[in-house]
Amino acid sequence: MDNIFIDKVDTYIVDLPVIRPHQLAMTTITTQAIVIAIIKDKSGRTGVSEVATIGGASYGDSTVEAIKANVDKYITPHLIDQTPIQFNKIMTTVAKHVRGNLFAKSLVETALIDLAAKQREIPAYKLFGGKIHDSLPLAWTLASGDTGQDIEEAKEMLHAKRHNIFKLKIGHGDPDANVRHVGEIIKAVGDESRVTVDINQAWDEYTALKQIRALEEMGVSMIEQPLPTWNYEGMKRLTERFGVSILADEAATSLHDTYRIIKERAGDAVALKPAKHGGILETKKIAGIAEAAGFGLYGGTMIESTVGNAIAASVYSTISEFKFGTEIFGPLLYKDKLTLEDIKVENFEIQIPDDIGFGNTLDYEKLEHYKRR
Ligand code: MUC
Ligand code: MG
Repeated sequence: MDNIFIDKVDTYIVDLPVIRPHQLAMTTITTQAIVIAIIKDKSGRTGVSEVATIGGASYGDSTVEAIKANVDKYITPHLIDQTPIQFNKIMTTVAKHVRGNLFAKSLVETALIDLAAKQREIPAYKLFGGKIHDSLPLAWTLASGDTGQDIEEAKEMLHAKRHNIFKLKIGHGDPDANVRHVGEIIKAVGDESRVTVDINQAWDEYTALKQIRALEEMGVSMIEQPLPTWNYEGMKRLTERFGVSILADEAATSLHDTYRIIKERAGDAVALKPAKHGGILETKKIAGIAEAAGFGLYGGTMIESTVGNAIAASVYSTISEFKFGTEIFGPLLYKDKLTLEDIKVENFEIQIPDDIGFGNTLDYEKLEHYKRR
């Protein structure tokens, strides 16, 4: 039994190229920076996890460099010689010694869960309630930066039965032009699909008031983070004024921040993402308070590669209802992968893996190739 204890924690920064530039309001992704953690027990078994970040420090305050440094120096000492199945207790100890650092905590907690599940030869979702869904609706983000190319892409996705929910990344450049872009895409594919937009905090309240009215008339079904994270009052006013759902993403990070959004009705839906909440246990708590308040849920992504995507799929499979579906399409945007397995999509839905742990077998040659030196 001694061999179940944790022996070693390794972290790697990895830069993975994407298939086309992915334009958000604050950055354009050409390579995505991720952190991989490998926790080894004394028998040599490994738990593997990932968190992804977008645009250095331009999207949020967790950068890959800070995540790696803080895991290595401040979190790893609390893991050595512990048993992974005690992940709840271990993460409570970590929380007492390390403030914030939600991405770093998520990275460590999910690697612990993967290892605990592998030690028991069970799928990880069995450790947090068991699976409710075998598959979940899967949105795709249209963000090439070109309206014509986005329409082509949407048509291909519909034809291949890959996606019929499209999230449009707007907020970059002129707001009137943003809204015209949405209108053209709805005209081209709106009859066969559902369209949402993500502004990634780029508008002020005055701009949002004007543009959301137009977006609502066009039939957009959800407006993601139109205002900066600090503007709770503005988000509340938009939620009261419009029928279309206003979703909090960057503003809904910790349990406490999300509680404030829910209490103040600064939105009527939240995007879940294990990385920004600090792991799976926190994600489940947030899903619980959102459900209690009648908030809609969205299965969000930080655009993880196959490792992190399977982790999100696993926890989302245990949550009863996603009013807006999920967007865990990350692996489909990457040119390559670090695992032997791949994402499976059938009939517009991601299939939840049933393999042991989170179902990821790390390809060490690929890790060696893409890791930052
Ligand atoms: C975000 O803000 O939601 C999710 C999908 C995508 O294209 O970007 C991410 C980040
Ligand atoms: Mg978002």
